[in-house]
Amino acid sequence: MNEYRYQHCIVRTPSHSCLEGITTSAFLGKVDYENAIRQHEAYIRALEQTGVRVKVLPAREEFPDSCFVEDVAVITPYGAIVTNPGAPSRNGEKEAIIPALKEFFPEEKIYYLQNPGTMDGGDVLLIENCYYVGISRRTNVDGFCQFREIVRGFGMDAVAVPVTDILHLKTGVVYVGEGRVLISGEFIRRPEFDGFEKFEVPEEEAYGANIIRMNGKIIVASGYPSVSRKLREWGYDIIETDTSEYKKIDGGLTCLSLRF
Ligand code: CIR
Repeated sequence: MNEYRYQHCIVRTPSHSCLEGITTSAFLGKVDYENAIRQHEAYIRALEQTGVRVKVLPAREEFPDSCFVEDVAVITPYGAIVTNPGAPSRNGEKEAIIPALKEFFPEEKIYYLQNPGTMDGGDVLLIENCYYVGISRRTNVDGFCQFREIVRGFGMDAVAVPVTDILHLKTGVVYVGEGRVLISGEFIRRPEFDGFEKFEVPEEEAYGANIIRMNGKIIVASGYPSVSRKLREWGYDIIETDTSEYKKIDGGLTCLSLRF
């Protein structure tokens, strides 16, 4: 089977207010804004190296976490699903993404999750034809059921996975391709991932589990040597980029873009 060919990414420039982004990692210190901007530019170049065009949306100061565009929409091969972000300070970000989605999708291919359902895109992991959806502090069962109904309409499916210890499902498990996952913490023993070849990312490198596979290349966060080593051993072509400023506000590689 031919690999899906990604053509576009959407990112949003981080706002100065990102220093006030929601975090459980305050011990890592405050975001250095200048460095965050430099890392964001390098991230865009890393995306471009996979052959996609990147649309850069302007910063939105009123939303400190709005650079994490992955959470506000899930882009499927059949249309875009606007989520209903579960953190009150982030919920308004969904309105801000709609104009950008309309540049790529006709009205009838844009779907909307509704209250009381909530979802963050960081909880949504596509493996082949099935979405694994974390039921987390941000994504509830109602949001999952609405999402499943939409994707079943596309001939796809969705299964729920409990997330208790970390922010989002994709913080701890990501599909590499070829039946392989990078997996850490609470997901290592989850039966939903039993059938996959797993690389159990060591606790101290858990942040590095969140990678992007796109157009035959893998983008990894720099500074997680066991992840890079394993991916090279598996034969993948790796691009490293530093997202240490985003780690301070719980953001990883995938959160910073929508890819389709
Ligand atoms: C938040 O707590 O919502 C942001 N500070 C981080 C969001 C990270 N998004 C993701 O993992 N998809």
